[in-house]
Amino acid sequence: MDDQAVDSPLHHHLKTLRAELPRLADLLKLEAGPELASWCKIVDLRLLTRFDPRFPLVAAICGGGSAGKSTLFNSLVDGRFAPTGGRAGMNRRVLFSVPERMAEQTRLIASLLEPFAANPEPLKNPEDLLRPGGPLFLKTRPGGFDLVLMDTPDFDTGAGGQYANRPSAQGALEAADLLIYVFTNSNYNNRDNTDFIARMLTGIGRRKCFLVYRCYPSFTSDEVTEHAMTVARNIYGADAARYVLGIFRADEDNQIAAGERFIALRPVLPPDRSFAETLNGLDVQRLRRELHAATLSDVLRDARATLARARSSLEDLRGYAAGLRELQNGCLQEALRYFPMDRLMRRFAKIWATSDPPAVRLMRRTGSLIEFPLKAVIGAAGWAREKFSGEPPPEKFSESFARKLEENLVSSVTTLHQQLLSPVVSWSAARRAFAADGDRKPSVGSASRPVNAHPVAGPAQDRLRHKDFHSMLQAVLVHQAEIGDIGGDMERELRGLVDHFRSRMGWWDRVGQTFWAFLNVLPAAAAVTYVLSTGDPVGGTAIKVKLAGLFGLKDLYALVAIPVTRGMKKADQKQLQAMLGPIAQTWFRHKLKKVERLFEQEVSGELLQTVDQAGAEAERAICTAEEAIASAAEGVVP
Ligand SMILES: Nc1nc2c(ncn2[C@@H]2O[C@H](COP(=O)(O)OP(=O)(O)O)[C@@H](O)[C@H]2O)c(=O)[nH]1
Ligand SMILES: [Mg+2]
Repeated sequence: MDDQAVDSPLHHHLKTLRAELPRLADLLKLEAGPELASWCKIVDLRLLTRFDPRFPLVAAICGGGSAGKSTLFNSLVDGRFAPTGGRAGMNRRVLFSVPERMAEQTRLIASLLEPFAANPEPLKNPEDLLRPGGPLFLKTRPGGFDLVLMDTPDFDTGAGGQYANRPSAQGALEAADLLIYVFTNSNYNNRDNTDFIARMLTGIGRRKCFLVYRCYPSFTSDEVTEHAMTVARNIYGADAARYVLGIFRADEDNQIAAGERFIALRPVLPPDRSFAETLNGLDVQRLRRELHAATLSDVLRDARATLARARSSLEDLRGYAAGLRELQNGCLQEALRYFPMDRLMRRFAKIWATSDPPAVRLMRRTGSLIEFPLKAVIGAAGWAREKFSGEPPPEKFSESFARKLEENLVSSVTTLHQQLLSPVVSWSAARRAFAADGDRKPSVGSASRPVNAHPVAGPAQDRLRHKDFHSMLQAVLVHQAEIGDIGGDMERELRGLVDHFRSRMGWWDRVGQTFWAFLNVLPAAAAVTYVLSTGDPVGGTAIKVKLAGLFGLKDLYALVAIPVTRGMKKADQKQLQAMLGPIAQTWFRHKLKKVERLFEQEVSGELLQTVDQAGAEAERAICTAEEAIASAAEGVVP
């Protein structure tokens, strides 16, 4: 090969594009199958391998069954290589002739063969052409035409409604720089044939043709021209004349059928130049350049279209990924809907008390510090029966919390699992299901619209579908006690919070006293609480604690239902909120993370990862392809 041509930037960009587009289609599972495969072949065959100026023209002889293609091939290469006659469709493979001068260049031959995914195999026995298989080649004699000639199987013969030879005929047509279309009086107006050729020829880089009419000797030149132009118009449309390199006639002759003579092509248009003269007179370089430019611009057009589809698919994928996150966050939120504020407060109060200076501890015991403003309110509400910290939590609360946690874990895992397997993921539907299930109020706030599962997720969904749901659920539930517990890590953080509060308020001032009062009263009062996504707390009977920023859940609040708030002063409410906020935050930060890890490990992780990874890779491939298209487009010479 011409190394300079192959090292050209255009060649490089095309190669990049050729690699990235199929990768993208595969990554995003674009339904681009046959078109993209054909695009790739065209890039390989008619661009990448044709950067060498020494590469000869490639002409494909094609036409309907028994039109005389093989006979013409033999005539042009001057030998009896291709079997002729017999039943239509009998030639199953492509046979091509290679001019002597390039026969030693196995790389050129190999590149010709690339679209057939076959190794170069010389023709040994004409019988081999009657069996399906890859193309075969032969060397032409010195002095023959300087072009690669292909004899193609009939594309119009079929078995059982299938055109058996079309794939191999298509390979040859895709590889061709020009076409020699052979037709007879009986099939010249057959739209089926010309439509197939038209699709092959005009899709990308419209190629020119020679028309060969096997007709009766009695036909006049005008008749021949008229029929030939009908064929040309059927293939190329209105401006067909631009694409016809020449019209030739091959008069019916029984000596040909008898194998006694070769076909003699007679010029019809232009009327006075033989086929050999016409062929040799072609400005190959110019034809190649024009074809190259046209092909390149079509190839880039199609690449842009594929890329646009990839972009929109990536957008869908992102939407799906966001939908999955929203769903999972929602399920996490539902799983942790109730939390043991009472226990949390009790622990916090204990830590607070143990960090009291000795003098304060003494005063507490004597009762002189218990002059808190809530006393009356709480007393009136009948809530302060319980003694101060140190009492075990009421059994019914911790029991009911454990039961609720389990229920919520089960319904969250179930819903998450169902939605992950669904062709449409919808947090709003899942949310309604949660609300309908049991005694719950629906979580408020807006949910995004349902999104379709992206095909990228298919295999991961299948694997999830085949996993045993019950064991997945059990794998989550074995951690239930841990989830409901205040672990060592959280304990440390609560200690940190105590220090923080102490540093912000002197424990001697009134704020400090109020704070202490809250600590003692709340564990008894703040029993089971709700978490809502947004919204108004239930009148004045609950303290609303903002939890925003946790796992992307915007406007998330913990509602701590405390009856005493009804009669509480504004300032005290504020104080209470300032204390409860960080404590509840600590709980949720730990628990959301823990349960999220658990859900991902047991249920959702693979799917989420697949989707994220495909998205990131597709993004990179799209960027690379975009750059390659832009750079290659600069190489499109008008
Ligand atoms: N009478 C006559 N028969 C021809 C002519 N050209 C080809 N044939 C015959 O038509 C039949 C089909 O030809 P073939 O080259 O095998 O057609 P293919 O299927 O298009 O390859 C064979 O029997 C040929 O001998 C011709 O000019 N005159
Ligand atoms: Mg044939």
